[in-house]
Amino acid sequence: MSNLTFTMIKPDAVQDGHIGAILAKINEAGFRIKAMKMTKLSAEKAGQFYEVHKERPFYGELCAFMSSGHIVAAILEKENAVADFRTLIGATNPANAEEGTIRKMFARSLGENAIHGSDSDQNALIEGSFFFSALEQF
Ligand code: DAT
Ligand code: MG
Repeated sequence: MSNLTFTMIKPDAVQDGHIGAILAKINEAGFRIKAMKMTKLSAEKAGQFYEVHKERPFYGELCAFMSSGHIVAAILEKENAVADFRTLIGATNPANAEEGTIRKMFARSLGENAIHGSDSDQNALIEGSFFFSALEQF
């Protein structure tokens, strides 16, 4: 099993000034930052990243939102990284997220939900390499 996951702090949380608080929660939960950068996705790049959702009714809205502002992308390392990070961020809809989770604390809404976390080891590797070359991973 891989010990890596991939995350993005989404445009809502960057605009709302939550980068520092979210990184603190990630550190406190025991994740090591293996790669990190602030960047901005074009609509086309957002569309590629979320290609698996292309048939879903919210795909257009999702790609417009994810390309609307800066994001912070990172590869994180920890034992059981994918599952533990999903627990840390909470449910997709912040209204259903547990108290103390990143989405409960910082998300605006279902569509603008503060943070991404990979859903499998395989997708963590695919998503990490979408943003970072081997030379940018430490
Ligand atoms: P998650 O980000 O929890 O893995 P997902 O992969 O099902 O959730 O969806 C990707 C993103 O798309 C999600 O973080 C927010 C947005 N989204 C999901 N369902 C939505 C919906 N019903 N309406 C609007 N946006 C939605
Ligand atoms: Mg997902």
